[in-house]
Amino acid sequence: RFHYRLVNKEEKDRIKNNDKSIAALEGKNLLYDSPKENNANYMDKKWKNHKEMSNYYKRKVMLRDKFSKQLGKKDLALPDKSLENQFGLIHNAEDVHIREKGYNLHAFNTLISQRIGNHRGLPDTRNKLCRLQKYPLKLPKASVIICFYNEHFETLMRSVHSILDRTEQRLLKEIILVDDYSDIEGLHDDVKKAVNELNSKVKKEEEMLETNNIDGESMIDYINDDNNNVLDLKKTTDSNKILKGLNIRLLKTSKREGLIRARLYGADNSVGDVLVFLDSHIEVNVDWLPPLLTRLSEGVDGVKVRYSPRAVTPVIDVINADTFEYTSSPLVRGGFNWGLHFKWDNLPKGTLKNEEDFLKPIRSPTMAGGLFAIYREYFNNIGKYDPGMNIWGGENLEISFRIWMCGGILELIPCSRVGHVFRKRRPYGFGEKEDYMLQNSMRMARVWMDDYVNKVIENNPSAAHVSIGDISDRIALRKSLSCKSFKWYLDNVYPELETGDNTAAKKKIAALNDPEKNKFQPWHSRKRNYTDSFQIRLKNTSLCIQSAKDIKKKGSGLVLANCIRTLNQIWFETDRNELVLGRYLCLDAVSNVSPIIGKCHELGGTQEWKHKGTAGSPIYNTAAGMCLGVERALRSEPLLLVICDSQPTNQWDFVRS
Ligand code: LR7
Ligand code: MN
Repeated sequence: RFHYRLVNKEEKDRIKNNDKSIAALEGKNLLYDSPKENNANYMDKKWKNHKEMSNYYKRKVMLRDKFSKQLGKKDLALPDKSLENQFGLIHNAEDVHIREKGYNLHAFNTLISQRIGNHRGLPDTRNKLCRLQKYPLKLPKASVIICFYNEHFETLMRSVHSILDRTEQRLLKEIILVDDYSDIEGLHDDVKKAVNELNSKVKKEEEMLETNNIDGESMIDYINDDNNNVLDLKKTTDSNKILKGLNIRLLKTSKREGLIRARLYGADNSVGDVLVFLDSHIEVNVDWLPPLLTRLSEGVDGVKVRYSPRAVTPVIDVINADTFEYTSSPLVRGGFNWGLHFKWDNLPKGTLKNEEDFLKPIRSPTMAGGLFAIYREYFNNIGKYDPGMNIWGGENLEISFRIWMCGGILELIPCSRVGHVFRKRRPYGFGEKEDYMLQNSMRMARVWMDDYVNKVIENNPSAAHVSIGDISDRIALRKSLSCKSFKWYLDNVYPELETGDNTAAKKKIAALNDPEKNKFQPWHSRKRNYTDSFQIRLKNTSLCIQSAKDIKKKGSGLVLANCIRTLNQIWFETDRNELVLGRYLCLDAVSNVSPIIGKCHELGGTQEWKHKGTAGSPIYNTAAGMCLGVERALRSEPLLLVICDSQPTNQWDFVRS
């Protein structure tokens, strides 16, 4: 049972009169949005369903409205024009400086992000039926954990504000920000100051809501049935326990730990029932949290359990890194390939037959990693994260495999939506010697993937030799949890993954281990079928791909340059879908951040590139699950592996000689 108080009479009348503030609260978008005119129709309909709304929201929104000046709240309006037109305009050299510096440091448009500020409206991207969903009043309390390393200040703060703006305070125990030893000057102090201000604001708001409610004549206590549906409202004189106790906390690691150990640090210092991990450049959408908490608080197959052995993820909507536009993502689930890269898969056929299927949890073989909720106790009991993983990458597949193999469930919750800034490159680890993702992934593979680790090595031969450190603790963990085999996982959770012909795989591995066959042979000494030469030109530009260093320099990166027919712009394609520069070295996605040219190993994988051969085609690498692209169409711009979307910066023309 949950103690709860309702608005006083005057406020109830205002609800009935459907005045402006209520229109806002019933709007298509999130509750504090000021709706657009054309939502009026929808709001009318919605108004009839106003009983479905949480009374907490109603009261809070109205009080916010009433005291908005004192609380310093702003309206969350959707933009009138496109974000680019409204916020992206360049007025002077200073604007250019902010934007360019931002792209370098953060790989997104900080000028726009900064101008948007702390609050904004977002389109409600959920299926319509989600708006009618009821969630139990009694739910576990969440500790939201956000780790950040050198995050853009305004973007980080908007992440926090979006949570405060769109989450019932009673569901939040704390928001923990973990500064992973950021080295941007002043960032930590700025965040600290902002957190202190937020905390006093939250407290002030709590007090204000409290005092202004005392005069209301009705103090309401909900009575729930077993399924937590509200049956009746009962009068009580109990005072509010609901609003108390939300804290926003800032922790800092004592050295750069990387996101995995930073999350462990946050989790170990949290007190809420449920951990909710989020990236530091996100915006949560309306009612994002209740569906996650509701699912976690349910038993398994109708059986009540102390904590449900689940991790649940929201649908990750897209915040465009260049414009900050927020768009809906389709319902897809998580998979992976033998390069151990996470990828999105279509749902198995027949998953979405009826309208209600768009609301139901969807089982997912893996998760993207950044955004999920899990009972704290369950997280601890199944072995948290692998503390031997550094900086970035690999932990998402590790926790996904571990959850499934050790008796848990991983699900996508369609009615929960959180936007994430998808950028084209990661602004750190760039050009570093260590490939942390590969090291972390191999730690994972050697603990969890049994013999299938050979498939990984077949896909990327250099994976065989990366140093992974001591994994005995993790092997012991797997044993102590009596987890199932990786084959069980593949058969039962991810049968869609192609495991290929094993005899061919074995041959390739044998060849790799044979020192004679493994000797370097110059490319042109082999019998190869290759196409006529061509240049690879960025669509609608006169910029072509060329090697950054000498054409025969193994490991050289690639850059855009004016299209001139120098040798280091001349490519050949083989019958194995390799792209070979000057018939010497193969285009290789081995680092998963930026492509290089490397020794042609003829094993496909990171050296296999697919394209349509038409003008403006994407160039796709299956092993990386990424496409060839650039951040911007400029000379000297480095080539990157980017998310395959329809942006003009990853469309290429093949210019035959
Ligand atoms: O050294 C670091 N210390 C950190 O605290 C490096 C990073 N971080 C923080 C960083 O500030 C950010 O908040 O960790 C978070 C994740 O880093 P990103 O945003 O650079 O990662 P990403 O969004 O490119 O990558 C995805 O995969 C990662 C693998 O390690 C993590 O699991 C990320 O959380 C994850 N993000 C998502 O799942 C969001 C959806 C993206 C997709 C698909
Ligand atoms: Mn991210």
